[in-house]
Amino acid sequence: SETARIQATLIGIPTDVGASRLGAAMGPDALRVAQLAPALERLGVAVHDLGNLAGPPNPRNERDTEGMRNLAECLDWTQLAHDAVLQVLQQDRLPIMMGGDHMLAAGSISAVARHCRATGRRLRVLWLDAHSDCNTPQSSPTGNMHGMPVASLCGLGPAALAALSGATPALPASAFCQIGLRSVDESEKRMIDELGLEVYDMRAIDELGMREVMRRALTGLSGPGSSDVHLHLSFDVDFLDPDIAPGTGTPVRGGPNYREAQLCMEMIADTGRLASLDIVELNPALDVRNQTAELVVDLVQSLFGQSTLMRPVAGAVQC
Ligand code: HAR
Ligand code: MN
Ligand code: MN
Ligand code: MN
Repeated sequence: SETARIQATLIGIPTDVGASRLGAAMGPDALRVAQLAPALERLGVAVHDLGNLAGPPNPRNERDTEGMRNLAECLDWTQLAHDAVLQVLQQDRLPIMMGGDHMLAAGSISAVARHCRATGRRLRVLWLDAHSDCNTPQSSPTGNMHGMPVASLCGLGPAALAALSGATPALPASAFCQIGLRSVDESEKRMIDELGLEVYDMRAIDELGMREVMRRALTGLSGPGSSDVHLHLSFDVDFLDPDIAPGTGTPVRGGPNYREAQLCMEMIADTGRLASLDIVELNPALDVRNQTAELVVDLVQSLFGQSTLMRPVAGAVQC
């Protein structure tokens, strides 16, 4: 093809210190067993697997006096993630983070924000999730850090975590777009309002359809004047309906089905702006025959341009 081959780097980030349930630490290997790298290679993507980052084990601490569980370990893991992701971006490669719980996104997206600042690019973060993950240590009902990365990236919570990108906040709240929400704490509802987060919850998907939701979410990401956009996708596996994706720690019923999820990924692919990807909250201990990892690989193929036909279908939306 005329376009340069995408060079992707897989980074295994085997952590579950941000979650209550153990098991997300096995996510990277489940994705390898499901043949993530060969699936991307078949689409013409050049893939290098860096292996797994080595961070602290899960001490299963109780909540500390500030309201967090395992803060020290989370700081270590997010710093490791930040450093690894930044290095890959500086090589002009596309990092794919294989988590691990969603707390790691505070590290990966900090690196992406730092890189965008250094290279004068505009950052857009699509957050596919059943949850909003915008709790602070004070507002969190659980103290689990995987419920806090969005707040942290917006400059709230522990200063050391919020400052990972070299600036606080790492990015403006307006850079986020959240899709698929259906389990939002009362405190998070207020936070979404205060931050002014762009959110398409399941009701929006039901009423508008996935196509219109994605058209809105991807506005400004294709066509003239959009070549300076860095699109980061933070894909929490619990975005998907648990009927098709049982292998995750905090499943919530009523999520996107297989076809809606495929359309979502295909429309992101059509923008051509995807430049970094988190795959998080995959929990093989809760899965059945690795079906969730296999589904994720299938969806990631769509994300990297797998389509039924040579050209986009007539009548497909131009964002
Ligand atoms: N909102 C709840 C909390 O803060 C649950 C957070 C969730 N789990 C995730 N994140 N998988 O998306 O504890
Ligand atoms: Mn670059
Ligand atoms: Mn999440
Ligand atoms: Mn979630």
